[in-house]
Amino acid sequence: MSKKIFSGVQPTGNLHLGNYIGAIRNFVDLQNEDQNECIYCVVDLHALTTKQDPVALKKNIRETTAAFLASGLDYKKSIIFNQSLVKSHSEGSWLLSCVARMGWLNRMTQFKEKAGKDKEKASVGLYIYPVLMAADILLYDTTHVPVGEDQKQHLELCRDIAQKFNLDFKAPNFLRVPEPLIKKNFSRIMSLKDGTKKMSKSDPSDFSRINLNDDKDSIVSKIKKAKTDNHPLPENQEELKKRPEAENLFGIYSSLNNQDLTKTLNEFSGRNFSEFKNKLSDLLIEKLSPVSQKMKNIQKDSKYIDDVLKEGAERANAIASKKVDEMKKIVGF
Ligand code: AQP
Repeated sequence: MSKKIFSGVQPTGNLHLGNYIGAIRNFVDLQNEDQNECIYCVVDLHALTTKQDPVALKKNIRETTAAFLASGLDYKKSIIFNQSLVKSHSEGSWLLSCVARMGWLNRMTQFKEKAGKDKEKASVGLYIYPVLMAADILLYDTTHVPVGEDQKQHLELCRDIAQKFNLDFKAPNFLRVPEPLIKKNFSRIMSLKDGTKKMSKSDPSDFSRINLNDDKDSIVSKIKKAKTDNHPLPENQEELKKRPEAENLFGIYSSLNNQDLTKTLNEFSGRNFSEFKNKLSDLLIEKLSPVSQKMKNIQKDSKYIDDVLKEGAERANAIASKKVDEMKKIVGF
């Protein structure tokens, strides 16, 4: 069955291995499946929900686009654009924010995590982030959304908003209720410094993550310093589950090698970490160096990147503006 796919990445800098394995690499696989229509968005409006430096933001929009292209996204096959170029996202988001309920948003765990203790000081944008995300998805009649485990709750909210809009305005099936596409294995890459914390762009320590633009020496030294324990490598999955750092590194190795965890366990169980870490560094360099090299080359040509985004935005706008016009009619404008 052909799928309509929408997904996005925030241009908040420090794109890392988690973004690559958990998102971008899947985007490429979905694009290359026959008949899928894919829309991939650099969600720059979302990025504004936390403080951004305007100069860095512009650079990061281009860098994220370069990462998409370098990883194998093809702007002729998929629609690739940045969100702020298509005004319907903001407009649709307003219409939907009048449908979404405070009680629903109050339950969103990501807001609680990101706002931290001082939620009075969090931006209103951060609070209504999931409504903008719902608009992104619903404007394109998306059928499937590839999301990390962390975004599942936001997608459920998007489904609730779609259903309530259809019900409130007696417009059955007008907004299409999308399904999540969640990769079962290795959908969450953890910090190299703490196997219980997600690898994240905003972690103050660069040693917590492998960045997509890290050179070979950085990869080797980050893996060498990655937190481990003093025992030999685990023999089986039960043991692995109790050792989060080992589980994470094994997960990264298996995922990059496209093999299941059992094969990695058979390959390395009983050996010591340093031997495994050498192999893991080699594999990371083999898989990521071509991507980071291509990213560097693409980033030399800002005009090319801007043209890709502009062309994508025109194609996206043709779909989204029509949908938002229909929404406006339905609500009575
Ligand atoms: N550690 C991760 N493992 C697997 N997938 C991940 N993603 C992010 N971190 C991991 C997936 O990458 C996509 C884009 O994420 P995003 O940039 O839009 O926002 P995010 O999830 O907030 O990314 P970060 O790195 O965690 O940023 P900060 O530090 O700002 O919070 C999403 O599909 C996400 O699931």
